[in-house]
Amino acid sequence: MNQNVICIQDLSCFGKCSLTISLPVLSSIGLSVTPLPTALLSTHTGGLGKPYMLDLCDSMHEILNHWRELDLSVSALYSGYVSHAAQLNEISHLFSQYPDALHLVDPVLGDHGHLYASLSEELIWEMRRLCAKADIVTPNMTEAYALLQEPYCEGPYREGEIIRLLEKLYQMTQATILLTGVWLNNSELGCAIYEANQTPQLLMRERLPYHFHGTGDLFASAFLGAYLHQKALANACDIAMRFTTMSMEYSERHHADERYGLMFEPLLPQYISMCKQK
Ligand code: PXL
Repeated sequence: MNQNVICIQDLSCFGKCSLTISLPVLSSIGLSVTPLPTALLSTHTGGLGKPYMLDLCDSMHEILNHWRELDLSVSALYSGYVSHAAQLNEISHLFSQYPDALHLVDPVLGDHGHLYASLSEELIWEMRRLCAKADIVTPNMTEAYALLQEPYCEGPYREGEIIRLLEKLYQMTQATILLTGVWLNNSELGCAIYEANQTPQLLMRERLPYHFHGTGDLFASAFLGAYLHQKALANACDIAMRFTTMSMEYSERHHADERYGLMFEPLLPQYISMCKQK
């Protein structure tokens, strides 16, 4: 069987994010994706009006009970947006069930200095605990400050501040940290990597003057796909950044509404070839 990845995220029907990104991206490079939906929403919560939202806490519990009977083989567990703190316990339990699988936690809590509405203090607290069970954590700057219980600081950032955040996040989680949305000056934006016993790395690219919903989800999914495709960590990160940037440029060229999310699908062939390149 292909490598199986359990993706634990919401299904937002309209406005690409979470499962409507991770499913096509990971499937495109031949991985088998098993979705574990945390919530069902009519749209994401980022500017499309008040979404219908069904929290799937109880369903997750029943789905996991059934899966336990099947003894599924799992290569990676990837968690993103959750709608209720109790879901983080279920996810943590699931992580323990598959100690040899890769555990990627994208601690989806907010962006641009604001935490998403409807996320409780308890949820943020439980997210810290889940991050401590991860192998790789992918916070953006807003999430990094929230996880560390520090007030948000606006960029540009000094390199020393980025290293400080990476070290504190590592101390808290003992996980590899991919910190996104890092910028030291107005022309560049990128990702900082912290791995145990390695010098931290900064991967920067040109900063684009526009924004699209779901870029964090696209980055994390594309990173995971490349990484499971045997790319080294920094290379997988670079592929994810290139694919995200290309998708933003393509969406902007096609006048996409930023709330509808990225038009990444036409660029999947390029993503596949980046993953396949030696
Ligand atoms: O892209 C992050 C995200 C995921 N899922 C839902 C969201 C958001 C961000 O707003 O609302 C439901």
